[in-house]
Amino acid sequence: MSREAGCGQWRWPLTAFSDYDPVKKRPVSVSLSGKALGADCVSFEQQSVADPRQDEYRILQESDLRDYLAGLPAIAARLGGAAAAWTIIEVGDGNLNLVFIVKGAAGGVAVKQALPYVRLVGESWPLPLSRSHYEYLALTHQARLVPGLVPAVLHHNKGLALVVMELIEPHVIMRKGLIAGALYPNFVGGIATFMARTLFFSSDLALPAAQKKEGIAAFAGNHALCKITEDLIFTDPYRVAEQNRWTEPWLDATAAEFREDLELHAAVSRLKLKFLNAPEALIHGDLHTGSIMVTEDSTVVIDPEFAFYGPMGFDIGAVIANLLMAYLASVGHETSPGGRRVFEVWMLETIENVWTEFSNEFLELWRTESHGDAYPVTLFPGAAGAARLEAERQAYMARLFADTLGFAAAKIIRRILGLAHNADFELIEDTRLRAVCEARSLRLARAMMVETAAFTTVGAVTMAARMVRDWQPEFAE
Ligand code: SR1
Ligand code: MG
Repeated sequence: MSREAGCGQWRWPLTAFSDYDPVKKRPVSVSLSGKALGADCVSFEQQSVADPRQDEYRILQESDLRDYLAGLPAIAARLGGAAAAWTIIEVGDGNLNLVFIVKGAAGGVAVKQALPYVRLVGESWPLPLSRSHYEYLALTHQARLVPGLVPAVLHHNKGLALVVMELIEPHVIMRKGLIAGALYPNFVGGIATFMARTLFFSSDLALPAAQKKEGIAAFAGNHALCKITEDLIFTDPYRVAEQNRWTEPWLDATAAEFREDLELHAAVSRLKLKFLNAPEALIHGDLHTGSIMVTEDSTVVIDPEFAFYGPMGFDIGAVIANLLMAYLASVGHETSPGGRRVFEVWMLETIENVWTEFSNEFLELWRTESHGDAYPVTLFPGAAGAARLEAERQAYMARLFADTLGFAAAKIIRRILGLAHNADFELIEDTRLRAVCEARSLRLARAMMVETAAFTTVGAVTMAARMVRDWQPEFAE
């Protein structure tokens, strides 16, 4: 986004309106210089960190990356010393991209480059490089709303589908920490603020309609990433699909039941429709515990390449789902019976606090910063108006909570019956025990998706999770 002098409005860069794919050499359809737009209309981050060159895309190998970074004075200075002495390690363990950690005498950076295909599957599944640009847009947007809760972008090259970021240290990927049984006492504060501020300030509660619609347009080209979600989360786990997998043979019968369950199919189809047609806010789009880096004191959200204007509950549901899975997988990581009790109690408290703190923070923003076109204050005059508007806010949060539970359920089911699984379960070596943990999660998820209205509070969710943790599924053996 850029700031227009005089009108005080943030604007998305016009180049974001067109999708592009440097590999197929599709031209960028809208590309205006700062001069043509008026210097004040060009965003400062594009001037400072987005490389104006349109490099030919190539997958960067170590020596190429070293030369490339050496040619960026600010990055080279940050790393320090001779480029030849920098260490470069590829650490990407996600499903899509290359990620390099580069360290020099003075400091380090993280470099993320999109591959033209899904890394998890290979070249047979092409994927647009444009996701790197949407990630850059989302990161720079989030950095204004929640500085310190996302990595600072230091450089972006659209042609190379490359983002250079601040190195987040000494943080670990939250999923790994949870598998090890670590507690993160400050996580709730960070994630609640991240979600409340990024969702509220990109919604119609905060924005004039024209600005909101510009935002929707700026991210509309990220549809290939949305399509992954539409297929892998909302469709494939409920039908026969070549890429589905589950813990065999234990979950064969459950997977078959889920493919026949029409109540479940109706519920997940409603959620899919909401994902398709509810541009409520700029969502992260993939907010699982692998997209969150933590220490005891700090929380940093990474990887918003799935960002687009979608339903808020999809982000909140992703967080809740992944915490529920960490909780239900916990017994599979025990080294002595009951040895992870403290962790499990903390997990359930954390799930409750995530919703409660998010909800409080979001409502407070609505009460104090609602400059958007939704709910005009002139329609709610006086004490009676204020009371009616407050009742409306509570109803909005109840609807958002129901969305959150539905999306959380979909996120759980896809990790157990779909293509992309979670290390929380995958690292449980005893496959029968893994299947027990997964079957419990599926049972909870089905209830959350089909009987959503029965869960009126987050306490009802954690109570159900506690009960299902002790349920013993019967497998046909
Ligand atoms: C083919 S991509 C599989 C999954 O990886 C990403 O992290 C998203 O969750 C996506 O659904
Ligand atoms: Mg990711």
